[in-house]
Amino acid sequence: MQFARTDFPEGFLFGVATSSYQIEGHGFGGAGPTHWDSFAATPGNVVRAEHGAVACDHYHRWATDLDLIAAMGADVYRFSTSWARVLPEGTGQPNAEGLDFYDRLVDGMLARGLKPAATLYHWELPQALADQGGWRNADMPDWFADYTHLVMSRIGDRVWSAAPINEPWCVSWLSHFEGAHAPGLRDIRATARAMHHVLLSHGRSIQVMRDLGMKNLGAVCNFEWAEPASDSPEDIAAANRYDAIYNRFFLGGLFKGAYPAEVLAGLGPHLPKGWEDDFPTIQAPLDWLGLNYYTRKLIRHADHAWPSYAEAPTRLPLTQMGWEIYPDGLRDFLIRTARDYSGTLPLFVTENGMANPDRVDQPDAARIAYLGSHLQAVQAAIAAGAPVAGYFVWSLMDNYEWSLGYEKRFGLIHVDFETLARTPKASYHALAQWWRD
Ligand code: IFM
Repeated sequence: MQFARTDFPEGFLFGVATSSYQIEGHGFGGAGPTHWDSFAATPGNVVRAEHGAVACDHYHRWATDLDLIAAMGADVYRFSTSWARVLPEGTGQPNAEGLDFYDRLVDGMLARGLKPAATLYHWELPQALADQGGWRNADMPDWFADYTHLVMSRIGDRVWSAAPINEPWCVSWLSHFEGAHAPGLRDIRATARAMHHVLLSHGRSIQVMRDLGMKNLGAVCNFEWAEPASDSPEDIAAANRYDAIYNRFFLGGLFKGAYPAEVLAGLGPHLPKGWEDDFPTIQAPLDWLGLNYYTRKLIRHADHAWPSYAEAPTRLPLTQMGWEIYPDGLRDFLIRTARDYSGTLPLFVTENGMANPDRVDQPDAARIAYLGSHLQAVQAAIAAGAPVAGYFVWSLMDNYEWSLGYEKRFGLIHVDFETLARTPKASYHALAQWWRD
């Protein structure tokens, strides 16, 4: 598969994405403890109890990492700032070293002609706030607004774009209902509160950034295409519930000022008092919407309590994550999102990529094929009228894949976690060729 920039609309942007805890090395530079550190230190939560203390040591190696991004011809670098790095206690006294780090990083991007695309929260909640209930606590929107103000007063004048929270579904449902990510809860009431507070915090953060005079503000949601495992009405209803929880809840809050009935059927009694009045804040106007897309799930009815669904066996080739490779889902999400929710608002694919058991001495042909097929899906969505303005690969380099530790390799650049040596993979070189053409 071959691509060139001319295969996409003029001004279409290509980029790569990472996040702070996954690459920086949280043990460096005076960052405070986070709920990921305590989650990882609890046996059984993370493969081999691995954590982000060193990760890729991007904290010290950021300049060479930015050189690698620039050398491949990327337009945009999507990165995140760490709340606990700039506010070790979550509120109160800032860590000057942390703010200086992001200042240098943004200047480093600009010096290399890269557009800095900042995300304020990519999951490492300061432990001091987790101790107070984290996303369950109704004070989160205030704490998040203050954190937004601190960071963006420093770098907001130079970032190209900003988004408050990466993947609200992971922050809330995956972490509070499924217990798969920090804080590892399995509690329906905590889930309802987290889902709503995440959206409310998003809205407050957007307002803070607007008040600072910032432009090009967006939201980044992750979506998973859901299809019924059979034609039975029960399986169809189960797939609809999955879609409502995973995808339509967040889009509904952001663009319609309403939550889907299928979600309220389960979470309604547990939402915080007065939640219906928060939509004007949640719906703070956006300049773009980011979609993170990886896979599809086949869903069947399950005879247990709400939401009464289960994943059915997959039918297509899988990535190292065990995720089906299903590029049509990306095409269909882009088309459906524009049609049903965001209209003419520019859409960005803010994450897409695959984990693969890469070895440094073997070309990652599977990743090249994955990226190629998903770029074709983007082209198909554009041809169908979806206003897609850019595509960013997850991820720049192999990194900490949360509860799966360092084993799942998503990078365009191989990282040897013993020596921390970076080696660009065949996919890096393929994209460099496509992007420079
Ligand atoms: O590594 C994650 C990232 O932090 C958020 N989106 C999905 C990626 C792959 O699981």
